[in-house]
Amino acid sequence: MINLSARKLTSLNGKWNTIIDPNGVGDFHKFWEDRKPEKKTDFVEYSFENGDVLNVPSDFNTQMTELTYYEGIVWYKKTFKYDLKTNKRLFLHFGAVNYLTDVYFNGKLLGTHEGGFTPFQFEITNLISNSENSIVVKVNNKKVKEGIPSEGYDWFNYGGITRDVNLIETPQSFIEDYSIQLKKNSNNEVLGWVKIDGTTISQKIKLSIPELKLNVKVKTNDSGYAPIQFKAKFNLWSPGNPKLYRIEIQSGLDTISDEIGFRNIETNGTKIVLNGKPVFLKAINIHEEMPTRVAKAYSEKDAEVLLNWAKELGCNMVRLAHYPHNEYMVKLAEKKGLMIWEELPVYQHIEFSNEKVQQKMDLMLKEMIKRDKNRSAIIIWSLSNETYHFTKSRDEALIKLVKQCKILDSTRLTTTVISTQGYTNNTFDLSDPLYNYFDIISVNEYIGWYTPWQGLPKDTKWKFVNDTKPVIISEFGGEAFYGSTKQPKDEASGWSEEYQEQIYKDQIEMFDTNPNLAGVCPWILCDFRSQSRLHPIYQRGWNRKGLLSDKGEKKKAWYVMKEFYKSKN
Ligand code: GCB
Repeated sequence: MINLSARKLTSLNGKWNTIIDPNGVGDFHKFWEDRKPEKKTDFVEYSFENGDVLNVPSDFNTQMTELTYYEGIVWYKKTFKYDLKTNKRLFLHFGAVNYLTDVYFNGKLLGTHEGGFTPFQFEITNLISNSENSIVVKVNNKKVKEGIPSEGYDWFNYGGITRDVNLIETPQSFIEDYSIQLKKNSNNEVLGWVKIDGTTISQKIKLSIPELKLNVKVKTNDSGYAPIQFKAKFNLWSPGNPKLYRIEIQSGLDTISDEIGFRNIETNGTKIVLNGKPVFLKAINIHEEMPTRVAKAYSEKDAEVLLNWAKELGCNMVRLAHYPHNEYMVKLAEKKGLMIWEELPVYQHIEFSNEKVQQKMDLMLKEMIKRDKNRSAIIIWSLSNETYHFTKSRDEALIKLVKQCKILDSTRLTTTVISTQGYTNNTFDLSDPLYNYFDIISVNEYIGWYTPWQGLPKDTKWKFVNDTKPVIISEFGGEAFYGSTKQPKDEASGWSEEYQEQIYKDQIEMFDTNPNLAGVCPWILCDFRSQSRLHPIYQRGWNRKGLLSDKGEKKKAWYVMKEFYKSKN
């Protein structure tokens, strides 16, 4: 189901009872049965009562010191009462749980879900009882080789029930999903569909946009599906005009409303074109983390802070690195006039040759697009970041994935991010053949940090495998420890704000040398936690490439970037 905020919800957020299970004994004891000893000599070796209590939503690592670096199993339990009328249905919905989840309801396995950043749900209509009901969730955030992401990644592995949990009540037949967006290349024609789920799936549907005095009537077919097509004169969504319309969709028994924007995004040669006009993407990378709270971000309040910083920097786009963030981020960015780059966690060490991994990629793509396809702010689907190996299996898997992406959503642009381009004689060689299959060529490069400059930034040259597409520098930057000014500027491991500032100045000079450049995206908004950043003075578990420190303090490079974005108006 999509667009939860418009549905009849009962939040299950709050305190959950937990059992921390480092040895994985819960399956043996069947924790989901939640047995209680009946007599004194019943030795039940577990209990959810009197144990640790954790907040949901929230990562578990930052709630108890013992869990700081924990990667393993935690069992969660919540009980609730619910009076479900006979003509209604009930669903248990998780915004996201990281990483592998088994969900039990009243002692029975409802199902499992893999992947830490996309929503999932189970129907419990026929399982709910009038008395107390119990949900037991087994969460395992252990990194796995055949996972997405795989074993090695440069961000903190926050485990647990990290996003909202809700009960959703619906009528017997309800509007399960819909897609309402402008047709590719059109400024005034909507091409979409509505889907009904339930016993009466062939129903009359009315879609209205009150502000435009527009009503469209269709009927769903025997599969519950109805295409929708209509024309209207829209005030188009853009960063300068983040206009959203209230849309109402009505079926026989159900009504749902949404706030939807309309815009048209396409490429024209090396330009990215929004509503018919070329746009330069002034972006910033953001992780789903609140550095000031030193925890995973999960609320609208967190999103407000992060996105306000992006606005203050002068951005018109955010890259939600390196996985789909919570819906608050997406919806608020849309309201604030920030375009969005949304990404799958297909990151660095993925086992592309493994068929199961390919199936997971496919499923995550579907879950991401299902949730966010009506958000006009999203202009780019990024299907992978830094796929190291030029293997046939990588190419085949990602080509298949991008084709699937285009089938699911033909309206947005696609990209794959590469960081293994050549850089010799002060010349970038963007020759990865994978670029041929995507709309945008995205390059991560850390010249001045991981790789030294090989000439003057202003003399940089470029070679392309495909010079008919827009290029985005999707990451660049370097580390600086806030307040550190003492190191000499020419020292490679300077860690000083001046050193980082110089990297930004050089990069900005270099941008002009790329004739196809359509956008840039510094790495990254804030310093962020990473278990692989171990320098005892400057890092201590933090990647320091933020333009802001972990406390939100502005480093010198912030001002350089802000000035550059101002000049790009
Ligand atoms: C990259 C990755 C990003 C890392 C960054 C770094 O290329 O995409 O996830 O955090 O470099 O700091 O090395």
